[in-house]
Amino acid sequence: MKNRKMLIAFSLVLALLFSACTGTVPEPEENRDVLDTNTAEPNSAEKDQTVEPQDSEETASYVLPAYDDSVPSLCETYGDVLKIGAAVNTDQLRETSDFYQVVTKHYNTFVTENEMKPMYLNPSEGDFFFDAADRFVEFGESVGATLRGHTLIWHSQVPDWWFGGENGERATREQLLARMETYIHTVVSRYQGRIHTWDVVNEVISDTGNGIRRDNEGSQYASIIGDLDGDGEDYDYIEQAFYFARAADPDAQLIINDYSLESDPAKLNAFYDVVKALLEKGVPIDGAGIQAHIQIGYPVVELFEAAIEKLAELKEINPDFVVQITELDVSIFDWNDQSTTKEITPELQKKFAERYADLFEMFRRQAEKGNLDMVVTWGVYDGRSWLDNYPVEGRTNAPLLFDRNMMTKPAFWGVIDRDLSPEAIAELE
Ligand code: 9MR
Repeated sequence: MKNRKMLIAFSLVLALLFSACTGTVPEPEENRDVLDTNTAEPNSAEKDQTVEPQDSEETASYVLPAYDDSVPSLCETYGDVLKIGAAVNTDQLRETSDFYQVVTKHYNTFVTENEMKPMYLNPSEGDFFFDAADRFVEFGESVGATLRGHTLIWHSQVPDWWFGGENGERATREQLLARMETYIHTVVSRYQGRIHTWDVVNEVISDTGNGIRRDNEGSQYASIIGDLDGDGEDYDYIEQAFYFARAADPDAQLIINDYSLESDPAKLNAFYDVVKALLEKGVPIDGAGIQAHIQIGYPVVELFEAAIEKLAELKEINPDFVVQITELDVSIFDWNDQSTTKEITPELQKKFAERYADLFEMFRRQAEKGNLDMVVTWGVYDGRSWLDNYPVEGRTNAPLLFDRNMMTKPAFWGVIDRDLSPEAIAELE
């Protein structure tokens, strides 16, 4: 698809036939509201924002609102090869919003960025709040999307009471196991058959390259629960989490999810060894989630690809084992760059577009080899990303495929077809 006119005609036909991967009917443009600014956890840059196309739509071919009919759909482009997903927040999903049009056009898979974490679902013992989660699941079903549940067991974003016991002590092993079982049973069985994939445990591997995360890295699970079966390993809480999840929804896909797997070989090896040992014991783990919060310059694609290939080797133990990219974003800053601002020049756009094109070319290759089944970006557009203000307070980032006004970036075109991004950059200049 090198020819832009052909591309537009092609996407118009597709739009008419399907309107989006999820099969929804597009709303007439005049009925659309601007972006819903009522955010649960707003980035400062998003407040009071409205969406104004930056260029006249008559002249622009590449800098277009992401929902524009002439813009090809991301998920249609990747068709059956790869599911394409995004993290969303339910306050963004008002049906009349531009955001809604954008996500239902481009993605066939969704996850909530925060609202299905234990601190929100189960803020005090015995009390569950499912309003947002229910809305998310209803939204997903209404558009025929695949849904991920994020996340069941994590050391972070747990409610205050979670690790607490009697008289200010820590919870006992029995208490914590019972809490895990109640939580997983209540949440997973509520959405049985509706949430396709669960991040059962999140970020359980140490950043030191030395096995699992323990108290010194903020996780109390191993020291409280420890070795239940006397095999010398103190991470039986991971096994239990998977067994609880399997019991609650026997057909859900159960994932172990972590960060830096694509960029830190020592951590990848530790992750691989733990998952392999668990699979060999028969623990029902269906796949590995590579979060992939990466930077414009690191890791090189070869290192990332090697991580996917290594994890896909686990198919030798579980033939149905899958690898997924679960939280992709590409910071425009290097990891240790503490600067407070960066101008988004055409050169930067070019580098960023090449980076995304290289990544998606590799994802497609890995998907075609049967090693990868899903790529999820952590957010949809630059106006709402956890990377604003992190790790540098007051700094904005631009890590996604749509810009702060939900317009297509050259990187978006590079993901559709890498030959289109130079034309998109030329239009910017
Ligand atoms: O994007 C999420 C951000 O809004 C929250 O403040 C943060 C709290 O820890 O969690 C972010 O999402 C994280 C995800 O749940 C797990 N992997 C890392 C993500 C980015 O920090």
